[in-house]
Amino acid sequence: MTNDYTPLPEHKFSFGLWTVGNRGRDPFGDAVRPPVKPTELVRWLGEAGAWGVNLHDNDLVPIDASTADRDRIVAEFKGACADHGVVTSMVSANLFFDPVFRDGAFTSNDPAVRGYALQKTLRAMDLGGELGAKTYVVWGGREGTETDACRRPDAAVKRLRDAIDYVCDYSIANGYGYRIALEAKPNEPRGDIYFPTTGAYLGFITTLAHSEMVGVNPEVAHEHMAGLNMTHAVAQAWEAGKLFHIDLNDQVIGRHDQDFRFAAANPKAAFFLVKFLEDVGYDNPRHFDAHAYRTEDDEGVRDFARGCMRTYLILKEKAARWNADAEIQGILKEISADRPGTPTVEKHSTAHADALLAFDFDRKAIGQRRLPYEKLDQLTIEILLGAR
Ligand code: DIG
Ligand code: MN
Ligand code: MN
Repeated sequence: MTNDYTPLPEHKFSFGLWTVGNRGRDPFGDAVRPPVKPTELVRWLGEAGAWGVNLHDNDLVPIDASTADRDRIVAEFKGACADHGVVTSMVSANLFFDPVFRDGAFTSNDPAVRGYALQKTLRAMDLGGELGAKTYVVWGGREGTETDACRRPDAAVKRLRDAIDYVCDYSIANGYGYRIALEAKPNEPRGDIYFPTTGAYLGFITTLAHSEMVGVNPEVAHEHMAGLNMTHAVAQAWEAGKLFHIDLNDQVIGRHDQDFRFAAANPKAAFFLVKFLEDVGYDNPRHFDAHAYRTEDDEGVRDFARGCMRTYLILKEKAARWNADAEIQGILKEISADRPGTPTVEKHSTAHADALLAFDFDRKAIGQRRLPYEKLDQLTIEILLGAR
């Protein structure tokens, strides 16, 4: 096993401009770090070994920028990405910061807000097309309520479907080749956000006109905020062919959205997530949607970014060690041994059903099979703690 945890382009590690550009503002405190130009953030990311950079439209282009300023800013950014070997892997539109979106964007009761949100989205798609992005993320941070008196929730579902169908048609009409990734979150900044979990979006996607173009962007912190197991959500998305993107960070359950450095809160959960992604050969971007502690200075922000990637690679090595561990593999073989001659679940046929119904299961004997999960989990812990 090597212990070279140097990030390489093949790892497809990416960061949003808003992550390494986070200035430490929170609901109870002002910014603590000076603003950093996007071109400088790209240099930081290139030097740290990141493969990609992501952005919301207004992370790069101010909302009221003139066309001339916009074009100049975009040209400078493209130059910085070329100079530092960083690709633009994902784009999105900020449909949550400006007051116009205070009651949502696509699900707003105001048709003018819905129209403006869609215009802003199309322009962000155009920007991403210029930058070569192939993933477009939709995070409906304001699509929600504090009181359900404001609209019927099924009206919100219909409005979001109309918007996503339009976005897909626009991508097709312009040949952008986008894969649209929907990102769930249960609450914050709204009291409740529609489509609170990745599972909710997986159900929604089946109702879309271009469901083949739409997948999910699960985020660790958001599934944890809902008290859920991120790896289970990711596995369901993967199994459905819908894991188009992923937001890696960390989160203590029951807290506000902490967007901690990857694996900073629960390294065991992070291990099983990394193991799953590596076991299945996940090859889409590994995006760290996180930010440094408010206590950090600029060098601390770079520590944060390096730490996200380094920890992923350490856990990747631990996963390889786990897969190569003879005792672990022996237990896995034992607990999933076949039962020759015993009918089990397979494709239905009348003959199979008749044989299954006629079979005499020895329920007590079946219930005696050993399940040494304490041993299996202890071996896992010992690998994680470096004792194995
Ligand atoms: C927050 O978790 C959201 C927004 O930052 C962004 O739209 C999306 C993409 O990572 N994540
Ligand atoms: Mn988050
Ligand atoms: Mn996110």
